[in-house]
Amino acid sequence: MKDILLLIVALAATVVLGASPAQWRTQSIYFLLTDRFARTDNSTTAACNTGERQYCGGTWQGIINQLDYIQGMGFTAIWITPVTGQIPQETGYGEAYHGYWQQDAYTLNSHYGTADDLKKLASAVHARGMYLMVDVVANHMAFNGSGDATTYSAYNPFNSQEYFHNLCSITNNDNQTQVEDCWLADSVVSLPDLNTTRSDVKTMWYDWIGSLVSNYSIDGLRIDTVKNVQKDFWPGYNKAAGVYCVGEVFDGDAEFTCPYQNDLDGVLDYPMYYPLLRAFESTNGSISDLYNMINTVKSTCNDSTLLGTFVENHDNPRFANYTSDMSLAKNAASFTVLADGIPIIYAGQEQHYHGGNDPYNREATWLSSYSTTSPLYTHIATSNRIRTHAIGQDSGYITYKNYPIYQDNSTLAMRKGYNGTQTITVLSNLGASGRSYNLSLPGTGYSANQKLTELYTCTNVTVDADGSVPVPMASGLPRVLYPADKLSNSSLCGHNSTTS
Ligand SMILES: *[C@@H]1O[C@H](CO)[C@@H](O)[C@H](O)[C@H]1NC(C)=O
Ligand SMILES: *[C@@H]1O[C@H](CO)[C@@H](O)[C@H](O)[C@H]1NC(C)=O
Ligand SMILES: *[C@@H]1O[C@H](CO)[C@@H](O)[C@H](O)[C@H]1NC(C)=O
Ligand SMILES: *[C@@H]1O[C@H](CO)[C@@H](O)[C@H](O)[C@H]1NC(C)=O
Ligand SMILES: *[C@@H]1O[C@H](CO)[C@@H](O)[C@H](O)[C@H]1NC(C)=O
Ligand SMILES: *[C@@H]1O[C@H](CO)[C@@H](O)[C@H](O)[C@H]1NC(C)=O
Ligand SMILES: *[C@@H]1O[C@H](CO)[C@@H](O)[C@H](O)[C@H]1NC(C)=O
Ligand SMILES: *[C@@H]1O[C@H](CO)[C@@H](O)[C@H](O)[C@H]1NC(C)=O
Ligand SMILES: *[C@@H]1O[C@H](CO)[C@@H](O)[C@H](O)[C@H]1NC(C)=O
Ligand SMILES: *[C@@H]1O[C@H](CO)[C@@H](O)[C@H](O)[C@H]1NC(C)=O
Ligand SMILES: *[C@@H]1O[C@H](CO)[C@@H](O)[C@H](O)[C@H]1NC(C)=O
Ligand SMILES: CC(=O)N[C@H]1CO[C@H](CO)[C@@H](O)[C@@H]1O
Repeated sequence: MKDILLLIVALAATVVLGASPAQWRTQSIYFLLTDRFARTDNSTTAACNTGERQYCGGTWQGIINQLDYIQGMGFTAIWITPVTGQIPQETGYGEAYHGYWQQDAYTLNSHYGTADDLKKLASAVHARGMYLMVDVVANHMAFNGSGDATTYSAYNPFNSQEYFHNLCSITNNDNQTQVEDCWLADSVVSLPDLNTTRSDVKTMWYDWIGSLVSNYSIDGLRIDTVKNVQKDFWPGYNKAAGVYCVGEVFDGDAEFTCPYQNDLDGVLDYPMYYPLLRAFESTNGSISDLYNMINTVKSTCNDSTLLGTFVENHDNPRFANYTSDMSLAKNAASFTVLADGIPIIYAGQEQHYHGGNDPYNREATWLSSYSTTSPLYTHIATSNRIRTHAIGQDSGYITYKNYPIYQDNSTLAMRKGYNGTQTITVLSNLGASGRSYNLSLPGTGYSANQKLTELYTCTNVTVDADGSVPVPMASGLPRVLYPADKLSNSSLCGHNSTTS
């Protein structure tokens, strides 16, 4: 009997619970740097000077302690930075607090906790019906110093120079051979580039990713530096992982970035990132570039609803580094959540953090005291609730391709969802001092005399006789319209949710 029980426990432990692309499509992701999000002691005062590039003390147990904060904003998944063993020393660029300087793929970064802590995080996330996404690196390992001095024996696996490309630096980002075969970083910290065309390297990585996903019950992966590895490496990796994979192809050209979606389930939507940022970073940004990119991404990427949509991450200046205008920040957040793709909000965005380039954009979230009343926290929470409700009303919402229906110099309106339950999102870059007026919006698909509710202000409007919608614009704030009689159980505008 005891043996049978042990067998059952052992079998249960090996069951892969990972989630498919279709399951991920409806999720909303909160992205955090483990070192910077939350500490085991729940401190909200522990100093974290981003400029010093040192470990600040965030842990996996700390994340567990703050899951209410994340879930309270409507997120259904977290993406955490890489978990593996790192360069242990202080380097000329500080410590490996971010997790992207891997040396031992088979150990965990002890600064974040133990294997049990990581498993507890997966369990705690799953107990809430949420998903765990983990960041992984396959392009390179890391070395403290100049590449020609690399100590290959320090690596696990890949403990010999034969697994690597010869040392050379990428001098021309348009030369794809260089991008794939040469090394990233420089002589202070070098990133020895794996020869991912070797069949033994492929096998070692595919075996590794399968066991990582299974050992820690991971539901999805964010993959670093995808464009630095040849395309034919990725389908096997994605298959071995057995879960949704979203790749970082750090390039704004849809013609370059979208084709990677033929090799991986999804990519981060860098093509949308740049026009999204430009449209809202000032009150004179280009709305038409964003309007056009919505159509370009839809027609160029295989499936825009499986991309990762974002306006902030740890590799670019935060949105508020460009403008302190809260209305503009709300518009950028609304687009992120309500356009196509899986929304990704970067920890600290909800607190209007304004750090510039790496390392200044990696502020400790705890220093905000995890305020759940900050303007962007509540705005993002409402936006996630709108999306969740729209998906619940019609499962076709999530695969309906976001359709831009109107633009003028300061306004973009878009429609997502089939007739009857479409969300109409109206964005503005007039900024907080923008005038109040009714925008007469055609092309929404709603019919004359229908009553719609604007979901951020809970104001009702009636569709005009000619089918145009009078959208009450003010202070450059975003607006979302939805049928007033389809809000039961939405937890929006005074309606209660059945689930919480
Ligand atoms: C931290 O917060 C968690 C969750 O609220 C709580 O269970 C735990 O006891 C706290 N730990 C400390 C050291 O205060
Ligand atoms: C790592 O690099 C730093 C900066 O160059 C140097 O001071 C330190 O000695 C190196 N550590 C080791 C163990 O090589
Ligand atoms: C691209 O880089 C490779 C490797 O450095 C080099 O051999 C090749 O000539 C370059 N191609 C072009 C078109 O510059
Ligand atoms: C990389 O691997 C390929 C395939 O095994 C091999 O032909 C090539 O010579 C290797 N490159 C280096 C620099 O070792
Ligand atoms: C997963 O666990 C197995 C069994 O303990 C171990 O052999 C393997 O190395 C682990 N994989 C990773 C990536 O930690
Ligand atoms: C756009 O606005 C920003 C500040 O909002 C200003 O610095 C910039 O000069 C403006 N650009 C143009 C082309 O008007
Ligand atoms: C942008 O970031 C840099 C570096 O963190 C900082 O010095 C600057 O003050 C920031 N600007 C704004 C407007 O937040
Ligand atoms: C829209 O912007 C263009 C180009 O900046 C300008 O010529 C035009 O007058 C603007 N239209 C309105 C209605 O402001
Ligand atoms: C949806 O609404 C649009 C705009 O009113 C209309 O042209 C279209 O025929 C409708 N489609 C369906 C399937 O009812
Ligand atoms: C908006 O319309 C709904 C549905 O008809 C109604 O229940 C609600 O009270 C209205 N809200 C306001 C502010 O008039
Ligand atoms: C929502 O729940 C609150 C508290 O349980 C209750 O007072 C209120 O009447 C409910 N509202 C609706 C519209 O059901
Ligand atoms: C090559 C490839 O990945 N094609 C996929 C494109 O997207 C459709 C669904 O949107 C998939 O069925 C294809 O497999």
